[in-house]
Formats: sequence, C-alpha cells, structure tokens
Amino acid sequence: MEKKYTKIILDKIKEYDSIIIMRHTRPDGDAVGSTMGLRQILRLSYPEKKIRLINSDYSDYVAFLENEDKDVSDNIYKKSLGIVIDTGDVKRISNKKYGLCKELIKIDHHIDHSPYGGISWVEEERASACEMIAQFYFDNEKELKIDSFAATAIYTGMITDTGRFKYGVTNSSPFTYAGKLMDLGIDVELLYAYLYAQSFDEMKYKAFVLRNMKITENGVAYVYISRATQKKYGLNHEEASNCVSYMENIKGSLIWLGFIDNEDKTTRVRLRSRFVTVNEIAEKYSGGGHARASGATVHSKEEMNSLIALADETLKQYKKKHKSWI
Ligand SMILES: [Mn+2]
Repeated sequence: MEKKYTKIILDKIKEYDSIIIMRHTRPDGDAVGSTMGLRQILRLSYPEKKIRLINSDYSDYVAFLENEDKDVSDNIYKKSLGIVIDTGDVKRISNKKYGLCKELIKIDHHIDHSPYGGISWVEEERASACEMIAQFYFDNEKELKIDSFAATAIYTGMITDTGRFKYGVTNSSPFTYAGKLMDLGIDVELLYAYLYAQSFDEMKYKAFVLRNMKITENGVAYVYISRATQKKYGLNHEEASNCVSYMENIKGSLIWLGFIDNEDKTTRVRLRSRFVTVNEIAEKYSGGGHARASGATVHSKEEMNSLIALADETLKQYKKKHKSWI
C-alpha cells in the first residue's frame, strides 16, 4: 500500500530538531487555527524539538488563540523543516524567509495552481486545511499528543472556513473530525461567543451596510466601503471586510460583493455566493479563491462597475439554466 501523506510528513518531522510553521498573509481562522493547532500538537509530542510558528502579520479576528513566535536568525532557518499550511501560492506566504528552510512541506486545500515544497499534500476537495491537520493527528494518534487548546484551534478553522459547515462540505469527513475533536474538550459556547459577539460600533456599521447596499437587475447585492466610512466607524481593513457577510441571506441574491477601499487607492473585492461559482469572476480581476468565496482587486470605478456587470451576467445565466435556487 502507498504510504499516506500523514505518515510521510510525520517521518519528515522526526528527522528535524527545528520546525518552522507558516501560513498565508491576512490570515483567516483556518490559517491561524491549522498552524497553531499543529504547533501545539508538535510541542506536546516532541518537547525536545524547537517548534515555532513564524509569520509577518496577524489577525485580530482569532486573537483569542495564542500568540505566534518571534522571528529567528537565518542560520536557524537553514537547519529547519518549514511547514506551510493553507497557502496555495508562495507569493501568499506571510513569512518571506520560507525559502531559507532546508526543506519545505506544503499542506493545503486550495487549487494547486503553483505547486511548491519537497513534500506537497494538497487535497482540493477538503473543506479546510484544519480538517487535514485533524487527519494528520488522528492518523498518527498513537505517536502524537494533543490537548483541548490544539483541538479548539483546529475546530475553529474547520467552522470558520466552512461558514459553520455550510460551504465546501461534500462528505462526512469534516463532521467525523469535528466530532473526534469535540471529545477532546472544546468549550463550544465560549468559542462561538468569541466568533459571534460584536461590539456596539460593529453593529452600527452593519446597519450602515444594510442601508447602503444596492442590488442589480438579476440579484447581485453589493456595497462600497470608502476609506472615509472605515474611518467613521473606526474599522481596520479586516473589520470593514465583514460587510460582505452581512448581505448573505437575501432571497434571490445569489452573489454578493463587498468593495473595500485599500490605503493605496486600490479596492479589495470580497465575492460570496450560494449555488453559483464566483472564482472565475475573481480570477479576471487579479484574484481567485474558492468556488463560493473569492477575493479580487479593482483599480478604478470603471473596473468596479465592470466586475458588477460580469457578476450580474453570470447570475442571469445561472438563473436561466437552473431551477432549484433561492
Ligand atoms: Mn483555508
């Protein structure tokens, strides 16, 4: 029988005294949860090894998890095994020193457009990278240790990347691993409070989005968030980007878009959908991502309008050809 990736990766980890874990920039729950979960599992299992999680940025959204580690010298990188999780492309790796590592492992669930790493474990049909880390642990359960913190970190990415098991879930695997993790002692009530509780100001921002969103003829809902609006509501870019999720349950609106101005005059686009695929739209505007959750960038009002028009046409064609949408 062919050796499983989870076993190959564990064997490689055993060869090294120093391991540096990395993820993508502008991290989400999956990127943070998977890397933090793996760090904790490896620290518990191999107390004699140096296990570090090093990146160049962070996310407030999952700040209830632990801190990452400080950067180390180039010499340490040269002796280390690098493990990059949830990152499709080397350009998106938050730690720009990844190339210094003696060897690199890729663990990911994005479309493998640009492969990297001596060992590359990529499964596009996985709902989250955290699900793969869960599998890595349970496949090697006899040799590895875990605790409720690691389980919580991994579970966090599983639920955030799937919108609480709504997107990308096509088989029982996410539920199987979620169930196994749950038995390790996750405080679900506390976790969901961390994920859902919003400040009063955020609520006011939500009201702004609901008041100012627009809809196209065929049902593309969208909202534009200027720098001035971000300032007015005291939002960082990540908080401002939540606008897209506020529009997700409008009947007949199967695509919804958030346009959030960046500091450099470009505009970040968040594309979300149900039933319809939006990553092809994103790919036409310097972006990409998942079928129903993608990101793109536009450089002018004209480009913004043409993206909206393309989304509208895509939705028009979809509604023509399909019956069971709401
Ligand atoms: Mn992910």
